[in-house]
Amino acid sequence: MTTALITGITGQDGLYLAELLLANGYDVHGIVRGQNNPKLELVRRVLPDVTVHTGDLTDLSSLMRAMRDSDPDEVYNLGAVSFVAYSWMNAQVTSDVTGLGVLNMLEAVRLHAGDDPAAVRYYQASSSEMFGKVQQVPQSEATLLWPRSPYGVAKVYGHYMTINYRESYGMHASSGILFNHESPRRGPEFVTRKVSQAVARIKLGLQDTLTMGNLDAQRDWGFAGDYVEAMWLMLQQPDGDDYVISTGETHSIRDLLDVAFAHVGIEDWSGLVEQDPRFMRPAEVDQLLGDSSKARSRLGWKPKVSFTELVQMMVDNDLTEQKVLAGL
Ligand code: NDP
Ligand code: GDR
Repeated sequence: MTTALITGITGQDGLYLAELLLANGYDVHGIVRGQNNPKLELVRRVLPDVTVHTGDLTDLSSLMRAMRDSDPDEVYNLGAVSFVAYSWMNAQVTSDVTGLGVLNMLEAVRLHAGDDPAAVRYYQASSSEMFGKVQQVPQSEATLLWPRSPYGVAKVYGHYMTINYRESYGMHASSGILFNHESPRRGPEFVTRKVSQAVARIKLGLQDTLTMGNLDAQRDWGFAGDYVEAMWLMLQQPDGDDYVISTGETHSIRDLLDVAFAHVGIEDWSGLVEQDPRFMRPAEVDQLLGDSSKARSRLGWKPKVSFTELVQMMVDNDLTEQKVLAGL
């Protein structure tokens, strides 16, 4: 039986990836941080067959202990401070977790693997946020990195450290440069879920308006369930490598609002959406559009869920969830 260890198992991608690996017959282990993490209950409910280890990406010895106790064949490093807007207000903790945390995880893997560094395969959750200031559209593995947030800078560090460990020690280390991916499990602070929740609440008469930031930014949005398959496929290749994972379509926040409101029968949302400088960022990533042709040809991967299907899935989920919460 193949054994996998996942950091960030309480997050959106961790839950989907653990489900995929369990379905593939894996023995799945996950690292959960903190002495009383409220999301531990979610993991135990959704993933009763996962073995949980206590650890934190800022604490090397806790990662080494988790490596020793799980003895994995594959490690997926998904843990991070992942909210870009938060990273300006907490740049140091973002750097410690999202940046230096990668070094800690790579070291824990390398030390555990001993004489055969490629024996444990490693996945690093890199991000399209690393492209930052638009240099080239679409963005591929060869595009210059110019991050625009402390989060993006920390991800660039983790990305290059992963490449460096592959080149220095011969580790089987892969970096997935994933563009935005969403689902009903997305945290409510991210724009798609913020919109799907608000649209559901407005439709149900529980909320009057929605306050947003920059409506002109464009993102290449896919479905998280499709994207975790790409992570797994990367670790099934003979060698580690870097891959862009994206749909190849870009949409603005306005497009997102169009599709979400239209799904509940509201064609003109102009009177329902306000803008507030509070939600604007000190530096914006204006346009993300990925070229995932390398992953499509080498991994045989392609996304299955379209942008419209994704937004409608999220609005439907929030209509159900909000009705239950409001006792309707
Ligand atoms: P989430 O924000 O949903 O999950 C982040 C996870 O990291 C949580 O499980 C969180 O645990 C954990 N974490 C936070 N701090 C620490 C720490 N100090 N030590 C250990 N674990 C920690 O993110 P996603 O699931 O959306 O994303 C997964 C990864 O992919 C992240 O690295 C993200 O940056 C990256 N990524 C995401 C993209 C997306 O569009 N979703 C696109 C590209 C990259 P807790 O529950 O305790 O807070
Ligand atoms: P992003 O995702 O920063 O791309 O990072 P987010 O959903 O937060 O923002 C996307 C775009 O929407 C604009 N926006 C708003 N965003 C939020 N959160 N709230 C608002 O009210 C709002 N109004 C407009 C933003 O300015 C931005 O342009 C996500 C995270 O998952 C990262 O961890 C990951 O690495 C990248 O995607 C790829």
